[in-house]
Amino acid sequence: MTKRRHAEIAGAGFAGLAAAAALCQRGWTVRVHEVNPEPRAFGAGIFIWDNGLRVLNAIGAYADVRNGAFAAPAYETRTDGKCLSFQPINGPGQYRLLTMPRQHLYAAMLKAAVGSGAEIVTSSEAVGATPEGELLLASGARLPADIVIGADGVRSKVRDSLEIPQERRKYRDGIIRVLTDRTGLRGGEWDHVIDFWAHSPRTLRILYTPSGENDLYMAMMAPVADTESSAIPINPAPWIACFPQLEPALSRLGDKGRYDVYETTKLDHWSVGRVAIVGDSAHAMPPTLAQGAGCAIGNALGLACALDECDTVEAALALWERRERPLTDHTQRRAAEIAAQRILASGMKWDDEGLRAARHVPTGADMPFADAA
Ligand code: FAD
Ligand code: 3HM
Repeated sequence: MTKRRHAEIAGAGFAGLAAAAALCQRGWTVRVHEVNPEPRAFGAGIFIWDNGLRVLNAIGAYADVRNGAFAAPAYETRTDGKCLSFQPINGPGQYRLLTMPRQHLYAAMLKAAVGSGAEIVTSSEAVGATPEGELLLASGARLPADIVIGADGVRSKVRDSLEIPQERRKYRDGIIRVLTDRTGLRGGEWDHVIDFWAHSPRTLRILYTPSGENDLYMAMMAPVADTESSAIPINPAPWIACFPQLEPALSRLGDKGRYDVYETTKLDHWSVGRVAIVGDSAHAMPPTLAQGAGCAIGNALGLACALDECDTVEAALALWERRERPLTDHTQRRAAEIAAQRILASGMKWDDEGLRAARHVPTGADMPFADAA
């Protein structure tokens, strides 16, 4: 009997868990190292479009994600009080988009990874990797593997240790992410995802997102230069002045929320020797298309498929990047343009360019949905 192939993964985020589940399901042994003392999600809510839902279906997490996530009937853009776009979603023949607290998605993916046989090691910090296939830990351990995966996020130490040429950019806006409850904002239009923009008295935006029976996710965009509105704890006054209709939610945020400036990372190549860089560590993008995690988990599944198809790891990594990278590059480029030019303020989410990733059937994810009739 041939020995099972082994993967060491840095980072138990969405990319690391998707890779872990997909590899275990293809016969690999997998160990995932997470720097935090417990595996859990950071941030508030998340949007998962059809492409991401297909990946979750392929790794066996879809039923748990679907159960408790929110399927809004419409996605609107309202700028300066005017409705600029109204898109029915989640109906037959329409785009599918589920919204949920990040922890809801995370718990389902962790269950899929562990249930498939992955070992998760917490308080375990990766500090680098070697092209020959060793993961290097802060503890001094050097762990050999058939493949090492750097899924350690936008500030990836695994990536940086390999000195892959990279381009990084920051933008003029950032987002405060906050999760609160839906009290006083339920039913009718309050069940829609609504992208509220205001240009007066200042430029601010709230992407209002019901995210479950009780959860409300708000992505609150403020320019970096607007120190009053981007402050944490959230200063409700400028926000309520622009969006008085959201006062019930805005007045009860307390010290919740965190502000992240939009940023992009682009790598010259996604792998070196036996090390693959997956997810935000390879291709962080502004969240304007809500595709960062969708691309991350799609590329993680695509990597497991390529490793299954090829005789050598090197050939698999070349196939993987050739196959997956063009769509990710396109999505990242479009998300960055949208961020730089604030294109969403004119209701422009729904063009072919923006939805190319959402419409794509990811590699290894073409099976019917677990809840299909
Ligand atoms: P991460 O989620 O960052 O996970 C990395 C993991 O590695 C973490 O658990 C971290 O603790 C761990 N780690 C870090 N360093 C080390 C180390 N040295 N050793 C071991 N472990 C380590 N995407 C969507 O698809 N839909 C959305 O709606 C959406 N909204 C977003 C909103 C905002 C404001 C932002 C900033 C992003 C958004 N994204 C969205 C993008 C999405 O959050 C990311 O693309 C996704 O989290 C990437 O997953 P990842 O696993 O690559 O990285
Ligand atoms: C889900 C989501 N979509 C878009 C943005 C944005 O444009 O900043 C943020 C989000 O969390």
